[in-house]
Amino acid sequence: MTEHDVLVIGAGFAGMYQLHLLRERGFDVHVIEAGGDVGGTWFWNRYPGARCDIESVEYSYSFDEELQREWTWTERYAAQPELLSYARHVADRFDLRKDITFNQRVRTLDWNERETHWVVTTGDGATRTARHVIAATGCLSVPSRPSFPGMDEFRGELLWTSDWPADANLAGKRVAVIGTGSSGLQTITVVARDAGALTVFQRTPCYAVPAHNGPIADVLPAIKQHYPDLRAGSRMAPSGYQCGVETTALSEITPDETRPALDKRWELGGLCFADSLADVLTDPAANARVSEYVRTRIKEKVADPQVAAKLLPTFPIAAKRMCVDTGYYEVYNQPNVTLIDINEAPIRRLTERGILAGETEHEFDVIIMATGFDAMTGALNAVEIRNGDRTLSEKWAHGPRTYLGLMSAGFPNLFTICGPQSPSVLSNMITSIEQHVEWIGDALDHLREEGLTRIEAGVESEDNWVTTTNDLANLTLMPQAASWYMGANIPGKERVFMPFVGGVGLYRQVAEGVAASGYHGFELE
Ligand code: NA7
Repeated sequence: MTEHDVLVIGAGFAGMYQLHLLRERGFDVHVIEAGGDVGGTWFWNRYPGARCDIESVEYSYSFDEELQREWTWTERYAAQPELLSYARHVADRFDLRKDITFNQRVRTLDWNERETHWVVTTGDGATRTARHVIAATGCLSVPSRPSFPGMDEFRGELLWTSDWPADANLAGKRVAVIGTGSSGLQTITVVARDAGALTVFQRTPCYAVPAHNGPIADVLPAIKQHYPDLRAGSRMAPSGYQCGVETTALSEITPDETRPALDKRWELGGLCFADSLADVLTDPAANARVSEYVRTRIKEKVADPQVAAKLLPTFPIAAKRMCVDTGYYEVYNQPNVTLIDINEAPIRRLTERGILAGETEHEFDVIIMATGFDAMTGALNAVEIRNGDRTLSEKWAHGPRTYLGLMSAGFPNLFTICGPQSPSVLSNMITSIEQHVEWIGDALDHLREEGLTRIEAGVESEDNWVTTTNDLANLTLMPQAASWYMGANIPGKERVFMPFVGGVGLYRQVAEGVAASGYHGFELE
């Protein structure tokens, strides 16, 4: 049986850096990855228009000064092929692949208390042991695959944005897209150009802010010159990235000042639109003003008022993940695009020829599912994680329970990178990933230096952290929307707000304080 100090699950941006960091520090590390190469999210999500909506100069590793100077991003928001090339470049540069097993899924983790190690089995039946396991399994990596009646009957092509085939060809075809989150919006915007006819099935309209994407060759040299300062600021920023606009509380400006303040942010574009409004998620009146502003902007873009009306979201803005668009709303002005609100005409079933919605059968050559993910807990629950007669998924049946989003009591020596109850999904994932990877690396160093072999979250500290994350979330409007943050997109999933809303900078300070105090709240043996 192969034995490791550390086994990492997943070779996305989290697993890649964790491998590199621990290997540099002399640990024997191995990574198991389900995909055929590195890249995680950007390996799988290859649908047309797939693009990151955090700016590329921020959505990239900061741990190596030479790496960040040598890599040249071409656009403000990198598209999937460029992000995947970057991941591959990093893998080559640090020779990562030699310690990664590809095309293999971890099926079970069994804790052996006597030996103080995890027994890890993979899909091929092989078994390894590792003193520590680090789940770098991603927050949006297990697709949600709703099962509509008649799915097997459809004679055309059924495609999933999260598992896009390389040979898909939509030119001139009759295409349906189900889902209008970030993946749906990006797909719709690009597919509308080629499809003969595109029909969008929308359950909940989103709030999308313009990306104002474009080449960045002219500004990149200046950014690179002060890269370390930029990164230092981002590490302490609430969202793990910085905005080119000051943070303003709407409650502190007059109604006359509101429109210019929002116009300025709209022109800037991207997620900073709301992230730079300090009270948008805590003050219902401020939120209502911003929500109404965006609805007005949407109406301005869509020619047919009846279509525009369907596109107007009613939940508090930013309570669900906002979208960043490049010409999304304008798509509905094209003669080949139709919008169907499935609240008015529910999808009853798929048929041989297409989709029966309400009383009408719509015929399609291709149906694209952009229906999202079993977020935050999906990938962890997909592995049978067992300590004696307890499994993690049973423990988390009524919502995840962690200390700092890093460990769960009863499951020693098992870390999660960007787990539930960490700020991860509310932030620039790369900033959060780097912080977790480094924190875990320091914790393992500490254990080694002290001659210790076991670390586990204390029950009381976990209870307190769960309470803290819930209390903080309840100070905001976020739990008011039926979002994937709440598990609301998965039928039967417990509705619990999963991310830590306190921000990356605050979280970092707490986590660093815990480490500095000798890992307060963790039990070390
Ligand atoms: P999202 O944001 O969860 O979007 C999924 C979309 O699919 C959303 O509009 C859903 O409507 C819709 N959906 C899900 N299930 C159904 C069913 N059964 N019927 C009809 N419509 C459905 O996932 P994305 O992949 O777009 O984005 C995920 C994250 O990636 C994004 O937030 C960014 O962080 C990057 P709903 O809103 O649930 O009513």
